[in-house]
Amino acid sequence: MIRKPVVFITGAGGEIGHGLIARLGQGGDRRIVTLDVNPLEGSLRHLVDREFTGSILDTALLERILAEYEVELVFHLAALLSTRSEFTPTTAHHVNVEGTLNLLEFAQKEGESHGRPVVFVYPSSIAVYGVPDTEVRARTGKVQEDQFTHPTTMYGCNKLYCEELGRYYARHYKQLSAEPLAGRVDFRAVRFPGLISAMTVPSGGTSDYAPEIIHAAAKREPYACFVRPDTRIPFMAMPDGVEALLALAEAPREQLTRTAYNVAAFNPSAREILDVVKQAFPDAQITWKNDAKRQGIVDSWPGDVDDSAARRDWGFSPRYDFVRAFEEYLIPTIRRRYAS
Ligand code: AKB
Repeated sequence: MIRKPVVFITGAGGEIGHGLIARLGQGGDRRIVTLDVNPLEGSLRHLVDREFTGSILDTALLERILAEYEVELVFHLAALLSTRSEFTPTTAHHVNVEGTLNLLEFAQKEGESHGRPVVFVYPSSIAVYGVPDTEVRARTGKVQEDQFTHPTTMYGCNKLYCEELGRYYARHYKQLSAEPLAGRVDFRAVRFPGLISAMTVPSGGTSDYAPEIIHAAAKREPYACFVRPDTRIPFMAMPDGVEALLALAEAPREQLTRTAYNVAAFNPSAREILDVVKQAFPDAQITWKNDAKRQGIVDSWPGDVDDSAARRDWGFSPRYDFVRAFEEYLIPTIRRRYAS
C-alpha cells in the first residue's frame, strides 16, 4: 500500500486547530489528517482529508494512522489548559505529557519509516514562566526564554517538560545513537501568550478573560471578569498565532538557534481591553469579580516577553497590534458572527 503524505493535527477541534485548518484549507495544497476527542465542526470537515475521533492516549489508533499515512508535519495542539489542569492535575499530566510522548514516538517512527525527519510543531505557553512576585515582574519588563522557568501550574510544568522531551527526541537520539535513522523528529516549539480568536471561545484557560469579555459583550450577555482591572499579560490575535506556527514549521532547520521561542504582539491590561470593547459595544455589561486562584496564575506569568529570537531566526512579525487586532479583526468579525 502506498501511504499518502499529510499534515497531522491533534486537538484539531480546539481554538488553534480551528484557525489552522481554515488557513491551511485556503491554500488547498496540503492534505490534512486530524485527531480530536470530539467530531470536527461541520464548517471544517470539507477542508480535511480524514478525520479521526479519538484520544492521543490511544496508541493503537496512532499505530493505525502511522500505517496509513506518511506524516511529514505534526501540529500537536491537543492539551488541557491551565485552569482546567489545576482542577484535574493527574488527568492533565496524562493528556499533556503522556499524550505528547505518544506523539513524539509516533513522529520518530514516521521519520524512520519514510527516511526523513518529521517536523513537529508544539504550541508551548507563557505558563512555563513563574515570576516570583509583582515587584520582580514590574522590574523585569520583557522576559527572555531562559528566565524564570519555574512554573506554578501543572499545565506550565507539563509544557516546560514537553519542550525538553521534544529537545531530547530531536537531539539526544541523533547524538548518542549509532542508528543511522536516529533523530527523526525535528521538534520546534513556540511559547504562545493568550490567544484571542474571533471565531471561537476558549475553555479551561486562564487568559480566557480577554476573549470572554469580547464575546460576551457582542452577545449582549453579562460577564464578570475574574482578574483585577490592572492585570496585564501578553496576547496575540489568532491569525498571527496561526501564521507563527506555519512560519516556524517552514523555517530552515539551520536557522533555528533555540528549541522554544517566545512570541507576542500586545499586552493590554484587562481595563484597557474593557475600554475598547465598551467603545464598540456600549451596552456591554462587564463587572469585576476576582478569583484569587486564577489571579495568582496570571500574576505568575510575565507582563511581556522578549520575542527577538523568533523575529531574528524565522522572521516572526505579527500583523496585529492592540488597535488593529480590535479594529480590523476582532470587533468586525465578532459583530458579523453574532449578527448572523
Ligand atoms: C491558558 O490560559 O491556559 C492558555 C495559555 C496562556 O497557554 N491560554
